[in-house]
Amino acid sequence: MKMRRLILIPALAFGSIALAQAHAFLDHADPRVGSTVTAPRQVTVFMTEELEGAFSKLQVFDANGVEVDKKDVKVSGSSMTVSVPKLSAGTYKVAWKAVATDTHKTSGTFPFTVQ
Ligand SMILES: [Cu+2]
Repeated sequence: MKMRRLILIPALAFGSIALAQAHAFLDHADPRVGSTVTAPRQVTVFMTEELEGAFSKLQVFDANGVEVDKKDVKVSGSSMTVSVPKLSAGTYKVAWKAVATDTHKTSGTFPFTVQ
């Protein structure tokens, strides 16, 4: 009985990794995740999969949780971009919601700092 369990666990782990790779996750971003930059004019996230443009979302919030982006998200292949006005110094949070072409949804947040 114990032996059978030991064999099953790696098989399950491998299965879930294969599944996760089919979803759209953040590959990198501009500004880079956690970076300190001079005021950017836009924020772009580069995902690991092609995005479904109608349902994917990208927002930028200031330290008070106020949305500061221009709500003009453009999706192109596996990346999406939103414009921002000239941002004052401070820490901002980028929130992305990605819907891959296989309809699977993923989401995440990351900070960047404007100096
Ligand atoms: Cu998927």
